[in-house]
Amino acid sequence: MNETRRAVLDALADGPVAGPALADEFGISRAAVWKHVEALRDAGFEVESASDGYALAGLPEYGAAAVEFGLDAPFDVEYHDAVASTNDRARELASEGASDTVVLADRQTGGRGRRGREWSSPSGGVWLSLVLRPDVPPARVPLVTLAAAVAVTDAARDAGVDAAIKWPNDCIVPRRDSERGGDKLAGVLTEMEGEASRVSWAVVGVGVNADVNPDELAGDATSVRAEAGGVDRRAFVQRFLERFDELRDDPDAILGAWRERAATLGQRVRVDTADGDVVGDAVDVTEHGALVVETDSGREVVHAGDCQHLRPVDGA
Ligand code: BT5
Repeated sequence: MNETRRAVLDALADGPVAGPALADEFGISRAAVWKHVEALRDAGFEVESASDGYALAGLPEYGAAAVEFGLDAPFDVEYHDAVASTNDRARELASEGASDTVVLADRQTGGRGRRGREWSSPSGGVWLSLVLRPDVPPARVPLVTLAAAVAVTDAARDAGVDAAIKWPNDCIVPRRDSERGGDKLAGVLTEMEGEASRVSWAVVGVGVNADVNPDELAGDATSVRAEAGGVDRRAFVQRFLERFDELRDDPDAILGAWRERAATLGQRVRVDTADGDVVGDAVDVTEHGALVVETDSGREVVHAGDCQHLRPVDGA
């Protein structure tokens, strides 16, 4: 949304405000004011016009304008009803020079997980990708992914879900009887381009089963709707973006926040890695996002893999 339209919208939210007063305030014609009002209505904002002027009476439920309105974080949003993968679109935008942009979709037709796996993305989920240009070497990018996992967990908790992080970057609802540690609520897929010393861009894709039925999803999945009854996707995305923005401004806090929310630490785990299974007690995570596992033959630092929670370490 352009700056004047955003400013008009803010004025309407504080309204009622008369058309001529808006025209004066922004140094535009009355016809231009009217055009902005009509465009806002087209975007789903309910604008009442009464004798004392225009006033905002309702917000669109979801979409770019809905998420940008009242958002306390510096992101532009691009919305699609349907897209193959928000990560693919975000990569395109990144290569064109975009930064701090969010690609958001109601539905993905080719959603991707890690290692080329499919990610079910029916209508009603929160499927989004952040285009970022962090001024760091590639080795620091995992911290950005950890921050996304923390932010999505906090947004889920605010929405009333008993969410926790499962290494590497899943958000789950822990269940004692589940082999995988619990049912998956959200996943993160980070992709980047850069040189050894500096990242050119990073795309952080986040998929959250928000207002969807878990029966429509692959794997042991759950959703915000199933756990908490309902979800306001606009509020969810705003909370996620604001929390993520807070964390990237305070990188020293990320690892501690991740540990505090981690269901994996303190579990006996089996991690399926490219070099075989690693079985032991999960004791920590490093700033590179690696899991530290205490095995019978010593400490191992596992950088990538799929993790199963076998049981709590103390057997409790
Ligand atoms: C992930 O992969 O968890 C990363 C998922 C990232 C998805 C987002 S959506 C926005 C952005 N655009 C994209 O195209 N992707 C990102 P992974 O850990 O590999 O988990 C994939 C596995 O989870 C699959 O093999 C299924 O078993 C299971 N799965 C698929 N869809 C699911 C869903 N919606 N909820 C829970 N589990 C799912």
